[in-house]
Amino acid sequence: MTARETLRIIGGGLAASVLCSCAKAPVQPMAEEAENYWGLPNLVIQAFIPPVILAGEGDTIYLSDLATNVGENISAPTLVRYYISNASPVDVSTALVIGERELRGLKPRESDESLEIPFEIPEGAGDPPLFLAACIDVDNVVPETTDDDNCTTSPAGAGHNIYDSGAVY
Ligand SMILES: [Ca+2]
Repeated sequence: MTARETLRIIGGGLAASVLCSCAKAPVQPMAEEAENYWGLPNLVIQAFIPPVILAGEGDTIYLSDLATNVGENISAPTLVRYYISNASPVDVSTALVIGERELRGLKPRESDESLEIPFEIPEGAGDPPLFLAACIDVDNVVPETTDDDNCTTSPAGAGHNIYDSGAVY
């Protein structure tokens, strides 16, 4: 074996090991993507149906909502929680929780629609008509520009509504 052939073998081994380490390099698309954003996310409920029902305790109702990130950064996954009360406007600090749904992480200006999830009206909800509300990220797991618009009952939240939800009887 000549010196040149020995070098070629060593060189080939180096090239192979470099290629191998390149192939194993960690891929972090989320980290690279996050660098393109600045500021904080801001989650809001843009639409929620129905706001009022004539059904009573034990009946099944179907809730739909449209959640949107109107902020400037990616939001972490969180929950949308639904409330029911026989008083209007719904006071979410005292109203019964009828259920909740998972909300995936959203990019800025991205929405997530949930259509007609069935929930049973719990005992203690009171006599119809019953009023409903939805709040996003109640447990505050997502740092946001503001939490003052996270409920359909928030005065600031109404400003994000894309349409007035009609009553469903
Ligand atoms: Ca918010």
